[in-house]
Amino acid sequence: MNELYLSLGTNIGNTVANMHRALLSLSQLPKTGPLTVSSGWITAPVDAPPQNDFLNLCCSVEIDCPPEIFHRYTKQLETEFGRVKTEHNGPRIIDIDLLFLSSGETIRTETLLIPHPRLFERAFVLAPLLEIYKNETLFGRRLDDCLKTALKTQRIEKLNRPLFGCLLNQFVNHAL
Ligand code: PH2
Ligand code: MG
Ligand code: MG
Repeated sequence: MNELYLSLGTNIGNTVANMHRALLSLSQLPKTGPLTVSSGWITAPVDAPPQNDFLNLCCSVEIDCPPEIFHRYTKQLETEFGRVKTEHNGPRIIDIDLLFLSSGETIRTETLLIPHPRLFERAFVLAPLLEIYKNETLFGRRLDDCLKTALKTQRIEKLNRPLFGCLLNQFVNHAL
């Protein structure tokens, strides 16, 4: 078993409903254990053209298949949500990114890079990740220091109301 950390983001339509549906779909994929989910965070777009703020969160999940296969599942999910690629880093109904594996394994294929090359620079990844990833360092870097640097230029705000109703509770472990 290998624990995989994911970053999810949405900024089109009913973002809470999109996130809810994405987590439910992820939890029902084959070879996939229960999810551990961070808080939701409202975040300003980073490295992107002007668009609405995002709802972002991170989750971790035990997978019992090669990460490349899980990645194919997540791409299918994005397509089922009706995601269409327009401009680079444009608005999206759902984005599911693979961040890293607890095993420390690295993957370099044409379509998949693990660890995610930009995870250490992005507050919308680091803040929710720090809620569910209990080690101080990742690949030798202190995540809290990375977050401090990212917060100098990036605006994020934690959602204080709970994101999910009781429906999800049978599938999802809340980290908080
Ligand atoms: N995703 C990006 C680029 N910029 N900014 C925020 N706030 N949230 C995202 O999920 C996001 C982004 C590329 O996937
Ligand atoms: Mg992304
Ligand atoms: Mg993506």
